[in-house]
Amino acid sequence: MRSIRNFFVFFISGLTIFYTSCLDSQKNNQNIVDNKVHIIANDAGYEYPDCILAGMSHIIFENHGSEIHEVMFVKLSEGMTGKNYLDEVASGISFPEGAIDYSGPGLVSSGGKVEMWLTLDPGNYLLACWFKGHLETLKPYTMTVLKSGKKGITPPKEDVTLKMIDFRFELDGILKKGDQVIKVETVGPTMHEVDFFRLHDGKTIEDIRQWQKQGKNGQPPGTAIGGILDNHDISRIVWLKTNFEPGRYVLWCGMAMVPDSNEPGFDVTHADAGMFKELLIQD
Ligand SMILES: [Cu+2]
Repeated sequence: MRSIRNFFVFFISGLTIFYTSCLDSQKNNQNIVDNKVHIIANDAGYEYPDCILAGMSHIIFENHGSEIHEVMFVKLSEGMTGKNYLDEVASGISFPEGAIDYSGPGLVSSGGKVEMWLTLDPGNYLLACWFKGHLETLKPYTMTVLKSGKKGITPPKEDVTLKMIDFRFELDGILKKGDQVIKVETVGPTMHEVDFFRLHDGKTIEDIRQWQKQGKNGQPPGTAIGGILDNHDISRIVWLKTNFEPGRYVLWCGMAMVPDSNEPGFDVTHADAGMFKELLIQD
């Protein structure tokens, strides 16, 4: 949801201290979560492990808050603090130089739960939610990913493959009701993301568009059941598991056409270029 300047981002400035304590934990074989990572969002922030091991990670993301939340993993460059990153974003730069987007679970409505499999490399990460701004009220957070020498967890076999292409979605296979595993590939050539909304009765794609354009205020016209946030390295493949009740769904790429919010055209998104798709999940 990087098209909107409203955001909340968690950060700490004491990354060095943090990293050292992680290394100490590693030496003592304590407090290190391997590759299965629970992250809980609530309206006050995230609950999550401080240190995890690098490799293919299985992320279980639950939204215990009252609002929609997401969690993007942003790998910070050497010496970059969460505050540095945040300051650049606040100045209008959506992609601070040196920081690398590593995807993460996209928008999830209150009470929702999704699972994701993605590779995390060693480094310090900021956990960021680009949905509407709670910045002032939230506790800052980062997470350290430690070298492990292991591959991590093997992702499950997918039910369908979703390809994100400039500027459309292509589904290889048919999504069915119940839990579905979606393998997501970015064909590009530019970065993309996808959010899945189950439309509420009587609502249409146009209602989704209006809600997005009007700052996502008020009740959304659909339930957000998860998504895939962007990867700087578009060759990275990510797996999403979420639950589909029968109904009408919209896939949406809300990325902005230009990366700087000070530039004209920042409010034009990939969805405006046609990157959305309606789906019917049969009973
Ligand atoms: Cu896109």
